[in-house]
Amino acid sequence: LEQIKAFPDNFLWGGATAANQLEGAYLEGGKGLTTVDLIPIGANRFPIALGNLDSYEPKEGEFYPSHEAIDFYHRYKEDIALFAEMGLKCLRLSVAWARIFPNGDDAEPNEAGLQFYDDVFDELLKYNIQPVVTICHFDVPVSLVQNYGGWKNRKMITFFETYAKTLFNRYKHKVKYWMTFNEINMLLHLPYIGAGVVLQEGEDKEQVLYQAAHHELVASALAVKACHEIIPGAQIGCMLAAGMVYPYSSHPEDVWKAMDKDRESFFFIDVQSKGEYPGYTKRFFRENNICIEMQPEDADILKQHTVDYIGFSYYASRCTSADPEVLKNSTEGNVFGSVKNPYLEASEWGWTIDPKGLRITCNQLHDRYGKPLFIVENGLGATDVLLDNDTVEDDYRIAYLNSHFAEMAEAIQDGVELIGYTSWGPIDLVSAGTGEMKKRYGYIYVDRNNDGSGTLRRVRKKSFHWYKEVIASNGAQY
Ligand code: P53
Repeated sequence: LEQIKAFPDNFLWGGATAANQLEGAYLEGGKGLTTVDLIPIGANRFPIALGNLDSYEPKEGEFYPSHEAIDFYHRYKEDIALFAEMGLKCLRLSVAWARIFPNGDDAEPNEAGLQFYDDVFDELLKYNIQPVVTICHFDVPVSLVQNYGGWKNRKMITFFETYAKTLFNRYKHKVKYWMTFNEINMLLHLPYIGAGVVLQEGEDKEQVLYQAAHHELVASALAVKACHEIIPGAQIGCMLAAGMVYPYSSHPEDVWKAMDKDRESFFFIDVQSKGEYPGYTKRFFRENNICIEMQPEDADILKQHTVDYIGFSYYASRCTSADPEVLKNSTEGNVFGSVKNPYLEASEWGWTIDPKGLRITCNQLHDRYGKPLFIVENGLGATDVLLDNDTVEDDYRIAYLNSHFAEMAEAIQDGVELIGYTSWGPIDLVSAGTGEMKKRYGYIYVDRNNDGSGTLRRVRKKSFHWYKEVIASNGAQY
């Protein structure tokens, strides 16, 4: 039997990043403060991420990892040269909204910010690396939060639309792959990180979050519309934090609960991809007295401008049960919360390792939406040790990725149309969840520690050479 060649010739192997987790230079080039610039590492991080912000300025005595991050802002040429050496076909990166509109509602965009991304895109294209751009990855200009309440406010739709159109017009000859909101479903779990939502006392949390979600969904559809009008041939997608929720047992109550949990996330993508609110969400609103304010034109906007592809992150599967006793055995490691799956191991940070789950998720999304998929995040956050001979022997990372690539190949043979794969953090960067540098994903080690010490020197890990071979052979080496 002939070996089936799984990966199509134009498969986009790459890496994925986000502005706030690697750029640093948080006030340079006219940039305004963004939401993440107010999220410190340490005990206060999680409460703020959840929506309990109490100051619109950085505080004395706190350390904010986004302020310098890994200094990509000044080192992008060196970093992109390393990406090119690995043979990356694409790089997923996000634009920091506050570099383009420092206050979010400025009359004119900030030229220095626009020029920075022109320079970065030019550098990528010089090596034939396609930029894949997330318009908003966990960062909203702080002044939009302070003065308008972030995505609680309908005015955000217009600010976002203006911002997105500015990007499309400026970069229409350089960027062909776009995404609107990173992990849009994370809005329900990390409201401040996800959507610049600060929760006030007495507010009905679900009412507020679903209203914010509606605003993002309309804004996303308007960005799709503008992208199609301004850049012929471009593709614009949504971005789901994916990973199936498994039922703990075959008890129908467990199976139903797992399905229900999955739908909390699918709600967003159902709207972005199918163009209307699903029946299960309408029922949820009815039964929980949630009343979303919509404008008459919204339904039509959502219906007309659905996404071209489904982007998603996949790190882990989850598991749930309808039995309160079983639920007690939950892992804390992931913001989603999950019953411990007895069949699976977890990472040092408690994230379940489930390669087969990637095949399942690919098939599930393919069956549900019938659109091309793009795996835009996946990887293993682990502690690395820099050895004396200036390398990192990260065989655990290679093993993780290898097993996921094998399942990705299976999914393609199952008939799933995959545009590409970008592993999270091809170069070590700041963890979104914990703010640590210690939780590393990269093929390239960055000499920087949790407290900000270190030389910022870049070092190729063992996985660097491995990934290079995977790409060169278009997946044949996995
Ligand atoms: P970190 C939680 C669960 C799944 C994905 O996460 C998540 C999060 C937030 O922590 O976020 C995505 O850095 C996100 C990236 C993030 C990456 O996963 O906490 O899009 O910004 O860095 C990995 O290990």
